[in-house]
Amino acid sequence: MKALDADPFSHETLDDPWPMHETLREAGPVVHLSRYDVYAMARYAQVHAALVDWQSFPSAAGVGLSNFRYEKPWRPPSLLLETDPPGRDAPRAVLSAVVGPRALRRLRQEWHAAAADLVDHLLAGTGGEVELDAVTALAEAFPLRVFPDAVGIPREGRENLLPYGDHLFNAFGPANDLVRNGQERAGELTAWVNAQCRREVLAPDGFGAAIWAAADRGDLTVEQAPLVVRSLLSAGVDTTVHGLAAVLYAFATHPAQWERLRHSPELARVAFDEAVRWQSPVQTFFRTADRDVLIGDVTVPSGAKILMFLAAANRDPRRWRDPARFDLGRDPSGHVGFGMGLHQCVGQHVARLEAEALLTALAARVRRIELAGRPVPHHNNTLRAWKSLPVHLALD
Ligand code: OVV
Repeated sequence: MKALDADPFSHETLDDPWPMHETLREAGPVVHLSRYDVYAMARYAQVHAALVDWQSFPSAAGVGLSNFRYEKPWRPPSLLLETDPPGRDAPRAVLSAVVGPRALRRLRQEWHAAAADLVDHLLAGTGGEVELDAVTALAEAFPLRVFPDAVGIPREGRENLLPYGDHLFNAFGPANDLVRNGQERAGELTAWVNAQCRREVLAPDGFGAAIWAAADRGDLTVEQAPLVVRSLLSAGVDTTVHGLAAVLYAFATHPAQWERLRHSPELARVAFDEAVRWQSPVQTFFRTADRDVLIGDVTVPSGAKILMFLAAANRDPRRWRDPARFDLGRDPSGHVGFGMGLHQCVGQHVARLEAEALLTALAARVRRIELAGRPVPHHNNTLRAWKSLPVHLALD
């Protein structure tokens, strides 16, 4: 087995992760990252197999670098993310129903109208041409308009959602400068998020209240309910923001694909999944080996942390033809951008509905979308994130 000195969490890598992913994929089915004494998988076949094999690669020791067997987690572990069956089954079943396709049907019209309204306001009085920052004006603005309302949290303090998520996703990585900088506000942000999970503050018709209703039915305990709400607020904001940023970046750099979406707006969901494959807004998660596991000719020792490169698997040429191309003509299903297996993203239908609404609204009004300046990545230990994406829009 190869040992590599690559640093997935350096600023250089976060700025442009793709060359390192290729190095890791080509180094073998599993490699050792000496800097952190962890193993890494970057090929689709191994990443997929490991994600599905939750018995060998459980999550309860944490899905970050820190091993909960030896280190105290910085916040009480998530009942969804950082647990295994059987304890995870009830929270997962409840949340799947609360944000599943059936529950989302009542939001579809409303979210499409909200997206149309947002886009109309951005374009109003601009005389056919407009420049804007697609991160703040679209990728952040749209989820922040619809998602906190859908959960049912109060308006006050919503500006804390993105910084909380940013720190949370940094905290899955090593204690580098990104984590240290976030620690300053972590206590205050955590206290605010926790306060939004209480039954009294949640609107009666939102996802949050539906989770509490599950506790009333006995499907969850009253101790579990606020932590399940916390998962929505933790995993549901930055992920969708950067997923939307990814698909907007994709279209701004692939004019022929935008033409295609304009012609066939029913491709909006495929486009979003293809962007999730192509950019992998969540780049990595760790697992922990529960026993000595043989992979190829390498034994990953019991207790070892293994870094799963979802982003590298999503561009593995062994699985995808011309993987670095953003292409609405391909079938992106099977990508591991939402994970795979038991822990596969429970909120993926929410993300797809947000993307469908926003892309449909844009496709109806915008003839051309192109970069109007240099896209600026936002460095995060887990997320492929964007600080700014200056775009030029030409209207119909
Ligand atoms: C998938 C994910 C990311 C971050 C936080 C959580 C889940 C959570 O359940 O808190």
